[in-house]
Amino acid sequence: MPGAQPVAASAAARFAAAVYAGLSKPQKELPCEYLYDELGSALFEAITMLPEYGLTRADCRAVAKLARDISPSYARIVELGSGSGKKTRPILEALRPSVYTPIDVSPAALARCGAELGAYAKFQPICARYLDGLCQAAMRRAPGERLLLLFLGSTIGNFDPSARAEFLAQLRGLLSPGDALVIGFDLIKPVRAMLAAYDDPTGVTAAFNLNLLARINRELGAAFKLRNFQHRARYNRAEQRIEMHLRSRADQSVEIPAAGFTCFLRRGETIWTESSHKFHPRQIPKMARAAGFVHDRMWVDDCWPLAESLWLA
Ligand code: AVJ
Repeated sequence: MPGAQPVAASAAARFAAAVYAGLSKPQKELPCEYLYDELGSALFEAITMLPEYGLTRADCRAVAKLARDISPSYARIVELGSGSGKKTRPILEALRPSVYTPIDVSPAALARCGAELGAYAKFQPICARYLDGLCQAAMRRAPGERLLLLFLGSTIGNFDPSARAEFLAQLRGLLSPGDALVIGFDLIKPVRAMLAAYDDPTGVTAAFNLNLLARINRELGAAFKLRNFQHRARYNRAEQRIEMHLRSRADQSVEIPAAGFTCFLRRGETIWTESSHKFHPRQIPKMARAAGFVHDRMWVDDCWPLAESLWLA
């Protein structure tokens, strides 16, 4: 780790390296974590208000239910990917932890989260990637203090199965007996409903997806012409996931100076930007067990199938 380097420079270098690696594959791809710059995060907030995107509203309802049921014995609540923090409030109100630690790579997201939730507990944000941040948060606690980790809203759906299993086992490895994890899974529903949620007629999700190319233009000096690309969402039944792609409308080449290469695309070729896995309820206890947790219980929304589940370390 180049510790002396300014954070901004190493973040840009990592972005450039990820873009180069992803666009050099036979099926071009870009990591979905880069969808969330300032504009991307605002567009995601707009997605959560779309009538077709029931996920966030379902998550809020499931979280409100679980907040009433979980015992208030956790002194520390740590949350991966704080977002705006809005849906976490019922948990803090019900469980009254002494410390709340959101972990996010975006300082802006942490600031918004502080404005929303700073009053409910001692606010100790950590600006880091998930595992680094959790490692720091776990080190800060006093002996015997129990930690409740939140990973809400099916962000885990963005991981592919092998990365998911590894990540969940790593989370377990950073927790101690007595700690717990609340983790959300969006459930399989009729394909029509799943597709509409990722390809809304107002085009907000298309803008969210296209903004990834705009971000590469802004931050890496690239020359993507956004009008030369088309948002595509498809359901991959075998892999149980919605895939978002950006489809090239023409044969084209795009220079990406900061990544030191030129990207060639054929007409019809796609850049795969996100996977959002969907789950059967019965898969959830299996994933818990495989990662070394004990599955305790889950709260499923009646209106939009989504489960928040409680796993004990
Ligand atoms: C924030 C990862 C849960 O996969 O549904 C929304 C992101 N992408 N619309 C999801 C997203 C397109 C979202 N998660």
